[in-house]
Amino acid sequence: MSFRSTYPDVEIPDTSLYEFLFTDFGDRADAPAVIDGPTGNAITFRQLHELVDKVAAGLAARGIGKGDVVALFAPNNPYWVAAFHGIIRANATVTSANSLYTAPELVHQLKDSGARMIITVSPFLDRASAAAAEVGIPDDAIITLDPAEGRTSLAELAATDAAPPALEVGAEDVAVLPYSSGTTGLAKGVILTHRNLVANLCQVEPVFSVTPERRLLAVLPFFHIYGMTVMMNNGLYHRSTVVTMPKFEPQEFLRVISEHRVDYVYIAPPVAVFLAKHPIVDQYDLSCIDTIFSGAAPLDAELGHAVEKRLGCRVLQGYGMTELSPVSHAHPFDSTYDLNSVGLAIPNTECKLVDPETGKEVGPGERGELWVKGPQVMRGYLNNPEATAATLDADGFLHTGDVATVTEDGVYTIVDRVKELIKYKGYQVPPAELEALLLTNPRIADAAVIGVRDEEGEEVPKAFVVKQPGAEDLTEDEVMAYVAERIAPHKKVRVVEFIDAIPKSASGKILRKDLRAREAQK
Ligand code: AYL
Repeated sequence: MSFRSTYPDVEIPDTSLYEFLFTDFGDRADAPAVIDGPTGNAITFRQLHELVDKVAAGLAARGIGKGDVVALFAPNNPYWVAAFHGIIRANATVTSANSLYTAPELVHQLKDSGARMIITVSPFLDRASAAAAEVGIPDDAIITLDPAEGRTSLAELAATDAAPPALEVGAEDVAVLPYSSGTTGLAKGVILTHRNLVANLCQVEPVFSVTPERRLLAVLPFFHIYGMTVMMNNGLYHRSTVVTMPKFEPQEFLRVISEHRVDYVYIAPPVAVFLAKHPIVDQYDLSCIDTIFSGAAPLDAELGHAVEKRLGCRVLQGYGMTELSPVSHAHPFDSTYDLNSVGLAIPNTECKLVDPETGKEVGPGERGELWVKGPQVMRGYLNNPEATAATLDADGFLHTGDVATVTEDGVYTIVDRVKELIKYKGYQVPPAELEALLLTNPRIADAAVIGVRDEEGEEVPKAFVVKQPGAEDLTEDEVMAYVAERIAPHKKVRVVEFIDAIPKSASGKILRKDLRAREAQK
């Protein structure tokens, strides 16, 4: 038994992402495509298109072409968009890296993706250069979006009379390699083709209702697939205006919304907490907000309603995964579904719910692991056939690792997670990575990490640690500091418990279930 989307199928054109987005802009050619929130500097559709072509020409002149991977390691701003589409237009592949990454974390992604070039910003040069040196990317293959002493800037790269190279990529070629740990293990390159990205834009079209006069806020990062597809490419596709912010900063967030009269605000649940509760929210005129879209982690319905009431706007929720380009489920634009739910399966999407214990498919009202099939499903993980085989089955269903229920009317609710992954403020935290890091500490004999809820109901990483003999004086703070010094801030261990032994299966796998049960008893 599988459930088809209740929407009629949409047609997905057989085209590259560039051809799909950069067509005739009509009367929107001189309208702002992207506005830099902090400065108000705008770039029109015509200017963006010209810049994208020039960047592509500049990249081609430096030998970048089909099959090459270019890393984009920068915060949101209009030039991120130009660099992204310039790389794609040069027939190459973008691997987008988390701005918070430390140099060693960046090394993992550069090495694994085989990146030949890095496009970054001057404040990130320390980390970018250190990582580049480690993987053998030459200094002159580091480009900055802004001008930086002794570096080639994007403007310089684009300062060419040359025409962009011939378009050699089509729907089946690899467009992007964002990184995700999926259901288990370390961060892996998610192979998303031009078709995957184009398909997801077509699939959400009847659901999200984005129109040219809309102003979309992109404070969530473009390096993550939510920002990349739902904000950046969706905005470009519908010729609306995307307002970028390099990071979330409470006052600036409210100022940018108010000043640029943003009407579609995309958030992850922690921002809803801020909007519902923080006193400074009342100091800004936010009457421009029409809809707030939440995704990337579970939204509490009561919290969502508190935001609706306070701001006089609508709150909707979407669900998906990097491996799904990313959307598979969402509340239709004009709907009033229960906010605990994630709405309907989007067009062209087929789902199954499967009991993780028995492997049997279940029907409406019963809990099962959500399996998803559709044109948005990734091709697989880069360099990792085992992980691909464990996630994508022979029938083309992607096993999400999330547990859901569905009603007779096709409304889905995510009720649990059976995979290892922890979500901290919507960011991925792979437990396997933290465990490996903890084990590099000579005072730690063994470790396991799971997600627990803090006082505010937010999911945070908790480490169970076995002390090495002779390290009886090891403290919780010491363990937390050890991790914090070596890893991006969102991956910090925030709770530590010392334990005599980590529960493991006969084959040596950590029994996270047992640790979760231990937590539940507290
Ligand atoms: P990744 N409710 C509960 N869990 C969620 C939700 C949700 N609405 N959205 C995502 N998750 C969890 O790759 C879930 O465990 O992509 C899922 O497997 O960083 C995991 O996050 C995937 O994490 C949309 C549609 C944003 C998708 C997304 C981005 C998904 C984040 C907005 O409308």
